[in-house]
Amino acid sequence: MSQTIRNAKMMIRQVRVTPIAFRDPPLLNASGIHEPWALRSIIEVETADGRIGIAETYGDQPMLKVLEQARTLLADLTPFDLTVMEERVRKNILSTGGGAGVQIELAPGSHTNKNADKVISALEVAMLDLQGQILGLPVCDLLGGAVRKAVPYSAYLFYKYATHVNNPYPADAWGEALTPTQIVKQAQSMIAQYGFKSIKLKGGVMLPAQEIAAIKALRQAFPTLPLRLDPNANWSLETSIAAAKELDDLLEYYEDPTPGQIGMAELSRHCEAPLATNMVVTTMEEFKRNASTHAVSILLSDHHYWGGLRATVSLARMCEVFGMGMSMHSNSHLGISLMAMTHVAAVIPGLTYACDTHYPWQEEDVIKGDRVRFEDGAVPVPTTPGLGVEIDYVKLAVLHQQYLECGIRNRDDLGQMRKYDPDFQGSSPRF
Ligand code: GKR
Ligand code: MG
Repeated sequence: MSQTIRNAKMMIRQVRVTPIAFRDPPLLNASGIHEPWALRSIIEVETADGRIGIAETYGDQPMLKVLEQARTLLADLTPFDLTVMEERVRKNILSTGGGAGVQIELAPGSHTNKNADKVISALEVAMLDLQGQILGLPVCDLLGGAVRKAVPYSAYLFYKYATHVNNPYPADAWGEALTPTQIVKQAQSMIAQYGFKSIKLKGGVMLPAQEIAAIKALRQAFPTLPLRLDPNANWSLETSIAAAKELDDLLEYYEDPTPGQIGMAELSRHCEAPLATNMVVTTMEEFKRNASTHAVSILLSDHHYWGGLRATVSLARMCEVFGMGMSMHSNSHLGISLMAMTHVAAVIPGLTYACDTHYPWQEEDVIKGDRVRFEDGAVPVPTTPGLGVEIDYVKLAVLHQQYLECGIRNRDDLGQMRKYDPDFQGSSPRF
């Protein structure tokens, strides 16, 4: 006779949310520049027998507010009650309003209209981690099983300054990158350390001609590696169409050069490189619209705001049905997010592009032992129970203390840029 494994010991007794801040280099983007501290939050879901499931998500003030509201919603549930958790979050967590001012599109995770999806994602990852620990299975097995042994990531290059304004701490080891030669040097160094086999350049920073020159220099230095350019909608339609003529043969995909789905749809009629986005398709409504506008053909998914790992698997099915490709978007993050991304990417057959990750830009982490290891540009899919990483509580305490002391409560790349250049215009498209 079969015996259920559900029992009182696995009832969820507590949810903890710890905001953290970690050092982040002066990376330039369409909105401005990264602040010296990036914010995240670490979620712990604890069962009656003391097991702890973990997740990592956004750490800005509005997100902390809704996470706080969600903390009591898991009362009388076990880690296996994902559907009820989801229903409770959708009923109790308001997804209203818009985004965070000028960065509304550049950082889709800051949209408050995605509150419920973001909270569900954080709780789901921690609950799946617990399920895996209880069953002795890695999270990817709970999602249907891995189709690959390692998940490839791309070398994510940024224009950057050597130091932050006012030097809040010693400069990072990457140095300045403002010219095509320096960008190639950054790529060489990142590829030497991590073994990446494709390259993404964050654009929308320099004049388009300079960014095209950087792509050409990368092509020359890495004749066979796929290249991507992401100006984060900072190019007008006209600029994007003109640039496409030079970039068509160089790019694996052309990511969000120009604002809005209508603009991207028009651009798609003038370029050959496929268009990809993490800006104009970030909700199911936008997905639906894209099916008729045919604006983009590659969706950059992100479990943190698409409603979790299972929702990302469903999204992948939708992409397949609509003949779209899928890749993965990232924001500044640590090892827990990287492992969640790796588990979900491992089970999606159609996720054939290398995923984005900011991980090489981070020096600190909250996980036990060494930072996550890359082999030949890929993260080996864990075979140990759950997510395959645990919290180091000494490191967590240090990063929480940094949060308390750093004074940053919401990401503000524009405000930070104005400390370097008070006249900096954040309006988009700038070029
Ligand atoms: O970290 O500056 C950054 C990126 O620009 C990030 O905010 C974007 O959301 O990486 C992202 C992207 O692909 O657009
Ligand atoms: Mg992007």
